[in-house]
Amino acid sequence: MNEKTMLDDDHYENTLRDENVCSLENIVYESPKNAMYDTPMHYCPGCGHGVVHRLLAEVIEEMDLIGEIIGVAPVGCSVLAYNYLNMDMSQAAHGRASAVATGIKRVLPDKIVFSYQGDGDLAAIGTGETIHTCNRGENLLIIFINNGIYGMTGGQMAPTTLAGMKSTTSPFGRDVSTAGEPLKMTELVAQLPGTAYVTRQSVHKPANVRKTKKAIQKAFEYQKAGKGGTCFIEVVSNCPSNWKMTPLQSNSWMEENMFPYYPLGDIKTPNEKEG
Ligand SMILES: Cc1ncc(C[n+]2csc(CCOP(=O)(O)OP(=O)(O)O)c2C)c(N)n1
Ligand code: SF4
Ligand SMILES: [Mg+2]
Repeated sequence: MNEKTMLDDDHYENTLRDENVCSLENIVYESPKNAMYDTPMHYCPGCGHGVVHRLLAEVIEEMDLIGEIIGVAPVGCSVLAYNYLNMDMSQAAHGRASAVATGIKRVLPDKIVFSYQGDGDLAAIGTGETIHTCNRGENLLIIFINNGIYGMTGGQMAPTTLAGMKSTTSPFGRDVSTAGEPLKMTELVAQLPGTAYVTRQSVHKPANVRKTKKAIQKAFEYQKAGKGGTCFIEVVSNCPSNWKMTPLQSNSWMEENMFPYYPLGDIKTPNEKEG
């Protein structure tokens, strides 16, 4: 039975016509109007990057930070972040985003500064920059999109690739006897005295999207208040294209395989740091 025949015709005609449904008072969701350009995204269908961009834009708009904020884009699929986020953005060489963000924040301490980086960028090529930025306690936010793979370059193994997980450079699965165990960057930086707020979230379900948005909000509030250190938000994400799955399959796979190794939740808050 199709939807229309489940309703009587008058009801359908009078209430569910496009002009009734698509009217201003029925709007349930709008894209951020100012912090985001109205342009098609290049991300693959179902990719978490686009959701995190939107959340960033929503928070920045709601906190009235446009004009006060500077972002640093990485190398990787999100290299074009500045094509979507309508705010001051800089581009860093592979892995160097937190070092560039450090320079910006030190020269312009009144600005709110964030870097946005993938796992290949942050946890392989930029491991040194990431650890030292966090150890120095730079007052900025690092957003870390962990999809367990080098997405942009065709799905090579990253430090975060799970044990046994196949990639183009580990076609039989990651062998931990030669590649080591997957690197938990977030637990690692949480141990450093310079970090103030460290959390791991996801954006694969509405409740998780809301939690990630809250985490971004908190991190900007802490930075504004000078809560004494670097904020670090990992978002465990998916790469349907290189995982060779549909978006839905990739979300289930992520829940079953990524979350047990990369558990979601706060790892460190400013209160714990003070206490
Ligand atoms: C120094 C250096 N090494 C390697 C590359 C090639 N490269 C560009 S993007 C990328 C992978 C990025 O993966 P990740 O950071 O996980 O981002 P994703 O695409 O998965 O979001 C690599 C290896 C580069 N541009 N510069
Ligand atoms: S290749 Fe992967 S990380 Fe890159 S846009 Fe596509 S799904 Fe997202
Ligand atoms: Mg990646």
